[in-house]
Amino acid sequence: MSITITAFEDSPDRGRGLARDMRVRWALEELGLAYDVRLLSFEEMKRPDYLALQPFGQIPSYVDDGLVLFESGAIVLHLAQSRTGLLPVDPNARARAVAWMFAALNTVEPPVFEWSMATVLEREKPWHADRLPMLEGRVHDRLQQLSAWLGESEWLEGAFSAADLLMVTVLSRLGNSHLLAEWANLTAYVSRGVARPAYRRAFADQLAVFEAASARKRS
Ligand code: GTB
Repeated sequence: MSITITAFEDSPDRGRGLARDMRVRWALEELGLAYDVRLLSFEEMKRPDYLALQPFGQIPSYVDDGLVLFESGAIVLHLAQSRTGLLPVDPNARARAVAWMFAALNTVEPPVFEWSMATVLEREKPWHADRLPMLEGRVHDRLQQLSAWLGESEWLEGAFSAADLLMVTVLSRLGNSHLLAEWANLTAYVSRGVARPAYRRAFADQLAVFEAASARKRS
């Protein structure tokens, strides 16, 4: 059995661990699973052979022993359900953790993503200054609610789980922004997540890919 995931050969995030292969790499590292990474150019991602794996021509995809999966959340959920260590064993506790996985991707990520895209891609638009407060307000409201839930807890639902893994990758996108800094418990939560050895290994691996691409361009 051999797992292969896909990732950018030259990530536009410049190795900051913001592309969505990061959460899959992290889950694989948490579970101690060996895996290969197939690196793709933007052009390769749109070819028919890759669209057969990932219908939208995006990274990541996941292949393991005849199973082909796409959507980073579905891949992390599959890994967490098929191995032990990333979801509680008790069915009710497991259902709660899965609810938080959906919350990370469905409720928290959309406003965070909108805000981050606006800050990167829309800075020069004449309406940027008018739109930004609205986007920041949406992120603020979600973080306020998340902060209230987390309180002084270490993780969202008891022990560290796939829900924390996804939520930390979503919040990481806020970087050092004032939006995250306002919430001391969320800042500490993200720091706890990214300090995990499995995260550090996954981060180093994706950074090495970016650095190799940069070196190739220089040579
Ligand atoms: N819902 C899908 C999933 O979770 O798997 C979304 C996958 C996705 O958006 N993949 C992006 C992609 O392949 C890369 S991660 N884009 C190429 C394309 O659509 O043609 C998103 C991303 C891109 C760039 C940065 N960045 O520069 O900081 C961060 C995150």
